[in-house]
Amino acid sequence: MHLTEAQISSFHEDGYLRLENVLGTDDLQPVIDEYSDIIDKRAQKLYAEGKVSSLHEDEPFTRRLLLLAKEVPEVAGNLDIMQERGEATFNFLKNPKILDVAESLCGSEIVCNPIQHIRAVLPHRATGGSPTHFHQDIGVCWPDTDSYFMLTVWVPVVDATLENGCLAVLPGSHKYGLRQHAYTPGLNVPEEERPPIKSKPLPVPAGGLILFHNYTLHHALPNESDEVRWSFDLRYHDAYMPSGRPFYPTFLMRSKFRPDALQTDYKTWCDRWEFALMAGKDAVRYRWKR
Ligand SMILES: O=C(O)CCC(=O)C(=O)O
Ligand SMILES: [Fe+2]
Repeated sequence: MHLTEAQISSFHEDGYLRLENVLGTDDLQPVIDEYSDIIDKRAQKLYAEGKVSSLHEDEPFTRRLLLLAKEVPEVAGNLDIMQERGEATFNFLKNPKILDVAESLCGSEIVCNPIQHIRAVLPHRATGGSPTHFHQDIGVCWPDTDSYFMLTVWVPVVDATLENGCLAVLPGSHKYGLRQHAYTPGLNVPEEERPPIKSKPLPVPAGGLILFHNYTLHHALPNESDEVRWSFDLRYHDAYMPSGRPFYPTFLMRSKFRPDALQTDYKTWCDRWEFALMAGKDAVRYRWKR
């Protein structure tokens, strides 16, 4: 779906837009199946090594990783898009429904940005970890992107609820410019740096999307449920713009003017990521002083 004029205005006014029923099971299930296999392989290995007491084979996608992680927390590590490099996940990055939405805000020359994640957010109580702090996505980019627009597409892979730690935004905060981020220990915009705007939680069922601007302040609620909150956060922008992480690869996913230059081949994507993760291992990511 392309956005309507009213939706585009609302996005520019509020710095975010919540959409429902954009994706269907056909879009999300291949990714769920791919990650279910990844978790199954990890479980089989840990079980064979005697490190977990059960395979938890009959548990649903929202539970199995949690039960394994209770015994071996590392099982939930290194699951990210560029680390696992699954083909269904790659296909998801160029999902035409997502690119249609992105086109409405980024124009016809759409690059998939390397700052992209799949997150398996475990219940807060299970890990003691803190939910994503207040930040702006511009705050995790190099300063060469400051004068450009980048779109974040946040995708719940399972329903994102108030209980399992949905995203929350400060509506209109994109109009306040770059805020100072600090390490606490994750990057955080401290309260005194935040504009006086009340944070708005954005529960959204699977199939929906939350779009937001690179200057919009946002954070996540704690996951107080007994399930894993699986979500993607993907970023798209115009092809002429720098990515904010020059040591990582970008991919032209849709182009009206240079269709010959599309970078939509799975094998090339894998190879470029594999190289970049090695070559960019020690690169400076953040502009903020520790
Ligand atoms: O999913 C989260 O917890 C954080 C997501 C986020 O910060 C983003 O999408 O930019
Ligand atoms: Fe973010």
